[in-house]
Amino acid sequence: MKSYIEKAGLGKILEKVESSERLSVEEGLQLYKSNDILALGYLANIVRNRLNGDNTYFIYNQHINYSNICTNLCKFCAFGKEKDADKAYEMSVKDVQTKVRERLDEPISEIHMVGGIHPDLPFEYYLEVLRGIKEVRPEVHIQAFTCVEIAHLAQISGKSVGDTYEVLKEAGLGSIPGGGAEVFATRIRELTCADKLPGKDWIEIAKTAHRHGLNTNATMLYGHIETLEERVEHLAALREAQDETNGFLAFIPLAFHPQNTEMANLSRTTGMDDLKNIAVSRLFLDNFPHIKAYWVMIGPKLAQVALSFGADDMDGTVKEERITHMAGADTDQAIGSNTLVKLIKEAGRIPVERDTLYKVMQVHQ
Ligand code: V47
Repeated sequence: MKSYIEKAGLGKILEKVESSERLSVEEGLQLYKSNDILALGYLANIVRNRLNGDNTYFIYNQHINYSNICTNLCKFCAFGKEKDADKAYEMSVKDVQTKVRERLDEPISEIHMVGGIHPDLPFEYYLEVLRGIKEVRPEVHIQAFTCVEIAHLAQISGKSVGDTYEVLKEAGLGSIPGGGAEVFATRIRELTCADKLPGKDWIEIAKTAHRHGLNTNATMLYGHIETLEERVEHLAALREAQDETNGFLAFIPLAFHPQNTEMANLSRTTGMDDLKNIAVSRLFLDNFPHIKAYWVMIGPKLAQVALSFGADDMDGTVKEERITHMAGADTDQAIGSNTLVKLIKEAGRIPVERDTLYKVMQVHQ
């Protein structure tokens, strides 16, 4: 294999990967520029196996999107709507509780909840939603509110970001999902989401979460107008932040879905680019414990293949995914845990059901 990797021009990177040496920005770029997907997969698999062995994690989770009303209206998003738009909705605390109650017979350990940047819901609403979920399902872990929503909540509550986290924690918040990161580069934010929290602020809010004992995830929305340099810059910023606070659990590359968005002229990502983003992130983010292949966005079949290209996590059962489906995703809105177990086993890996913080719930031998 060594000579194969050398022929692909990646011999020096192989040496570094084998000796657990950090890759430079230039090497990150070189990986993105390579079209030798087998070489990239071989390299990423070394890191994946070193960090996680054959373990492949998944979670029994439920997604709830409390409202799609949003003042940001990003060009890549088909989910966010203006308040008086036809398809705008907002759930009451009771509506959210009903969603949770509907699935009490399933062994759900996490509720993943995000929404738009709502113009007038008061801070108390968010606290009530958290408390309301806990009332119906006291033991569930609530992973909610992206860093973008947290910035908004701090603003409407008149508190510092740190104090906002403390109040949210007391109401039941357990950790922060990785959304809203998009691509940190100012050029991309100006062209696609000018009203959104700037990239450097997203990172600051994630680091503040870590300092307040809350783990977070991180994402990158790829496959639209970003350059390879901007992708590496994004990964480098995350790696640097993780060096400081070590609070990120997983990185999830998000494949852009153009349908029903203002960028509908663009085409969907290819399988090669999906695998490449998994492999390069696994290689570059040497301090991130987990890389997720999010089956909702790349499909269960490619997510299964991604388990040999650096990914060690398939996210979870999900149920009722809306953000990607509004943008034309052709995957199901949920997947059975049996299907996840089968996909993982047939990839030659060990399915490990986890909780949000990666505590092992059950190993499916
Ligand atoms: O924040 C928006 C992105 C995110 C589109 O933390 C789009 O474990 C593709 O963050 N095409 C929501 N992506 C999803 C998300 C996520 C998913 C699964 C697990 C975790 C985690 C986080 O999706 C948004 C935005 O960055 N997004 N529109 C679109 N058209």
